Amino acid sequence: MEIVIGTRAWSSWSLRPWLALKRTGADFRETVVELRQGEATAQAISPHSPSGQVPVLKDGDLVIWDSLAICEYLHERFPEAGLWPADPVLRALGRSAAAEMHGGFMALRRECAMALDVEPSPTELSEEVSRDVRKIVARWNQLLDRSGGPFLLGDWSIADAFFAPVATRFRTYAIDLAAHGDTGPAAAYAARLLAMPDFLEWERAARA
Ligand SMILES: N[C@@H](CCC(=O)N[C@@H](CS)C(=O)NCC(=O)O)C(=O)O
Repeated sequence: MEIVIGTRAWSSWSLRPWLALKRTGADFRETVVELRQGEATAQAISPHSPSGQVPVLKDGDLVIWDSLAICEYLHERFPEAGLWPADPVLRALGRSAAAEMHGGFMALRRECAMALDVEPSPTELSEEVSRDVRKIVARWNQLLDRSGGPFLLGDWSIADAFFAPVATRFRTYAIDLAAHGDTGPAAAYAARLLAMPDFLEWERAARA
């Protein structure tokens, strides 16, 4: 298998399926495309991706060109990896949260891009970003309460892969979760995501 990813410091959409792929334990090779190089980026992506975007997963002749679709494929291809929980209720809640992240939280995504290459510093947040942060804190608390933690659905799952880039944004922009409804569990969960060995491997490579 091959995964085509964008510049590690910035490509939050690449980080998510890469974490899921690591979790499967499968052998894979990586191709990294430099983002933000204008036409050169488009030309580098085009032989790999029908959508003109990364990430892309290649498995034999099969090409999958969307982060959430890649994660779902990996779940089906490696059922023993437990990328989603066995419990259908938790699985449905986790899929809702991953889909919500995939299609939403636009203000946070627009105004607080993932940037693993910059030192954390506080930023003034717009009302729209604050609203997204409050919603994420509430979602994390809802799922952690329901599953009992330590990850959103109990064991680590695709839902956690989807929120890992959010944890980096909270750190990079020094966002105070207590000011957005957290009584502790959301901040602890964000720290847990950032201490995962697979995430640390990605971060080291992003900063190399
Ligand atoms: N919905 C897609 C979004 C992928 C996406 O936006 N990828 C960005 C990089 S993170 C991209 O390829 N941009 C092309 C470019 O910068 O030219 C997914 O979830 O995989």
